[in-house]
Amino acid sequence: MIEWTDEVAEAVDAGRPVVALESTIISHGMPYPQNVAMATEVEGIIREHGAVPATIAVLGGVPKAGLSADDLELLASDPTVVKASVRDLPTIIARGGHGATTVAATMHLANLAGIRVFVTGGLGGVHRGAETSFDISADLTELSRTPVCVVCAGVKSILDIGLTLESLETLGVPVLVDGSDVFPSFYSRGSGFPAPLRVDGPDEVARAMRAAWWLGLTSGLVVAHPIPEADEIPAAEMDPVIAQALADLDARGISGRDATPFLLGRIVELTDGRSLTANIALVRENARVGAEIAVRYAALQGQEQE
Ligand code: PSU
Ligand code: MN
Repeated sequence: MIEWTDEVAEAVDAGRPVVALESTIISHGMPYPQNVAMATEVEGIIREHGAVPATIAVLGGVPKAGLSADDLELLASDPTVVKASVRDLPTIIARGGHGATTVAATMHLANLAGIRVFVTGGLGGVHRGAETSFDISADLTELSRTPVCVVCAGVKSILDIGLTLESLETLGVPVLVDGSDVFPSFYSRGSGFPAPLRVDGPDEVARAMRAAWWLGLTSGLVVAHPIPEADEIPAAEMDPVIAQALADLDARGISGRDATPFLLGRIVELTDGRSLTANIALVRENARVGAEIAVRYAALQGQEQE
């Protein structure tokens, strides 16, 4: 049922490195036209580092692994594209609609397509106030049951970072911080929370992936790679912006699936685009890191088969 591009299908079949990319970040995570420029550039970075990019989305009811330039343009600009988490996939497919896949839905489709590494910006998680709203992203559920390694820059402090880390622990999901002893918070290299587990470099990540699945863990892994120092926005600067965005969310009574896209858009407005520049920089960095992990993982799998 998945439609592969030839490039992605051949790479998966041959066991060559492939990196999945999500599409909610394009349709509902960044403004046009920076979103389509980012999506195109990131695919290039993955190729430069020796892997094949497979951006994932549902277009005209068809789940796709690997998209054309026209597909990316549509996702970036067509207002009929809906945010698609796992539970939305069946009806989008049944109706022949367009869906931009979240981390959860992208993981699910990447796994079906045989892709083990997935690059994004930030994960969903436990929202602040979840004790009354019950707003906990399905990204966490999917991480607990789908064997894909998700490379991100941590989670934004629009979420309750502590509760998100506790939930991931309960779900048995390894949370590896690459090259740092502190868990990163997307725009900032720190978060006030220590790294649950530390790794250094793509080879160690690839070995942890192999070990996790050899052990029979059914879960994915989170690899949190901090934003480069030069691109970081200090937490002290982001905190008031995030507080304002959360207050605006409350004032407008927005909740559920619209909460995260609203907050992301509001933060870009409140920082006059500075947050967008940081967001694009960290996705670029994650693309390089993810490609290197996919290359190392493919090499390890190749050695096993010799
Ligand atoms: N966090 C970000 N940028 C994003 C998202 C989250 O910093 O673009 C997107 C991802 O697609 C993620 C989704 O899977 O939002 C989570 O939405 P929700 O909180 O509704 O589960
Ligand atoms: Mn939610």
